Amino acid sequence: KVDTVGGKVGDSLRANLASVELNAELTRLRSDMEIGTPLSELLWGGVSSSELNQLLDKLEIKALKDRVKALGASDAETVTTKAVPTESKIVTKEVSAEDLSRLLSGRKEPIAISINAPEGKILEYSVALDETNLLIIRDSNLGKWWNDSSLPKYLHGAKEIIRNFPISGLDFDTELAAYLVNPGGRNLALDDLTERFLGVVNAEQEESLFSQFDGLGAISIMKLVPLLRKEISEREMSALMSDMEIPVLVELAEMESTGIGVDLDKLRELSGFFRNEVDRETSGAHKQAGREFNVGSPKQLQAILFDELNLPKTKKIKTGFTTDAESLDWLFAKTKHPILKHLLRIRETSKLLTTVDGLIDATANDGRIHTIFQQTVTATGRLSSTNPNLQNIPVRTEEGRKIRDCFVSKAPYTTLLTADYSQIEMRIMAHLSKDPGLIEAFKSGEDLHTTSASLVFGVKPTEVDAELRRQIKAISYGLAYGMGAYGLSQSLDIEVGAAQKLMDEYFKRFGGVRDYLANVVEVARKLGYTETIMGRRRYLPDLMHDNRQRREVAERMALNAPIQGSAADIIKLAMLNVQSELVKGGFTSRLLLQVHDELILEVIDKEVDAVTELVRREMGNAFPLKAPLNVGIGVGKNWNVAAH
Ligand code: DCT
Ligand code: MG
Repeated sequence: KVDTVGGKVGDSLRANLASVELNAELTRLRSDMEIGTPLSELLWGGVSSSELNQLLDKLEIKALKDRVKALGASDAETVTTKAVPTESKIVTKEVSAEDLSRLLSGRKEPIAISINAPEGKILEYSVALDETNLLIIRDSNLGKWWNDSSLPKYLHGAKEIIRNFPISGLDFDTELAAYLVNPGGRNLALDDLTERFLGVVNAEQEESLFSQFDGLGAISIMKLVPLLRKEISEREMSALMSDMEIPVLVELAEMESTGIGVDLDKLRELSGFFRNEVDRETSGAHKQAGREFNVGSPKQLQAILFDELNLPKTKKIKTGFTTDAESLDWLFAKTKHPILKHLLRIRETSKLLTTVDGLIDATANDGRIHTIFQQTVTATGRLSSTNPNLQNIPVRTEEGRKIRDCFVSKAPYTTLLTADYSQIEMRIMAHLSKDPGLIEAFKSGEDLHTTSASLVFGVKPTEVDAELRRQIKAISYGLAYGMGAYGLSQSLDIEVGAAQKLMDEYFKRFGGVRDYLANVVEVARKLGYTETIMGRRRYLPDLMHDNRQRREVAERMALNAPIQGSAADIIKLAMLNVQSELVKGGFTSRLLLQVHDELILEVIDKEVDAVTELVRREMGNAFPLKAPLNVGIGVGKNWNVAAH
């Protein structure tokens, strides 16, 4: 047969006949194998949704879950491994708000509540009395029971509700609990927890305007609480949950609801100023380029800088050469080309403009900004805030600080008070490492960075200038963040060898720090988690990862988590203590914000001295560190003036 194939192809075929036959044999699908398992056992038997969901959660595969959901809906029931009371066992009753109030009056056993309140307006809600009895209330009013502190309440994501409807007796929050159990994880939505812990897929629980509110969330919460309580207690975080995180949640809700006053006219004026700057600098850049172009487009910028103006090339990136602020800075230092000055100024001012416009948008009708604190987001335990993000309000430049001028006290309040911890991370480092030199440096009352610099660089304290102080800060914090000699050389802009020498010198002075840092990673590897001074845990399974890069990232997290997390613990404790003392003393002044290591209060004139004293005391005594906490306090009409 092979002879019938002609031409070059035929020649080549005949020359390689052996490999052609071998390939044919290799690629043949054999149907005569002994497989040892009857075919009937290989039949598709449906999905074990609880096991699969646990696996997908563990692998952090979220997208597949929804697709599997659709697949498994019909088959799942037959093979679900966990015995879960199905929906049919739930007894649902619709009652009026009045009936509910009557029913709950005098009750001491906990209830779980799920509220349908898009945009802060209650449409309907449900109350689970236990794991099977569900009441649905189609009313926008809650009842007296909501403020009955002797009726324990379970919610999921309570802060969002109670910022509008202040509560008493909040006993447990399933979202907060799931976060504490694993602060590095995601998927804290009630549906996710329901799947993960109960193995139930609540088919279509998306609450759109069109779907009926079925209230089943309350049943899920009721069932989740004992499971999450157990997880938390096994991790020895019960006190952290009930004495810190829950009260913090309640306090944050109140602060969100209070908000901070802004001077809207001033903000608009600033916005106009920055817009002007951007416009002027943009025409300046166009003039230098000899034509108009979009200054915000990296692609067009590359064309102008590197093709048309023939400036030296910056670092190569996937899409050409980088035009980030740092490289424009470098390029300007090198070439002094005036277009770069315009471009850098545009970068600076358009960022400020965006911030200011964001603040204007976020200002509510009451002339205040009600930021949303995020309590369940960071892996370390620190708070953050959104809409607007107040950690982004610049503080380093004169123009940036003008934005802080717009945050003001409003009548009857006369004053903003800001109080922040100084060098809290290094104090925690001293406490955790018990390094005698570092503790002594704090106790001596001298400036820590000056003292360390004089020790490490071998100069007199009086010879430590701003530059040396900056360098020692980079070393101290760099080490706490797991930076090696290479990282340090980058941040100080010196040779790696010189950086290594500095590190050696540092560790010679502060050997306790070196031992602590080495130990913390090893302990974390053994236990699987790190711990803060209040027992807040961060689980780091990657410490055992085969991939070196993954492992090293986890190691840096292990170094940093106890320090950042303890700082979070301390500022939360301080916030709670300040608040309870304000209440106890019958003060009118109130807490507004917690940003980084800073608390911001709104104070009435005649309370300024007493509140200053109160805040200094409560923040200073929040936790007995071996290197005592240091609090800086300032007061003034606005956030900028109150800075210190
Ligand atoms: N920080 C850092 N790396 C640096 C400098 C600072 O990670 N090189 C972090 C940790 C502390 C925080 O920022 C606040 O910075 P500073 O106020 O500059 O630090 P400080 O220790 O409070 O020093 P100072 O006494 O100058 O305020
Ligand atoms: Mg500081």
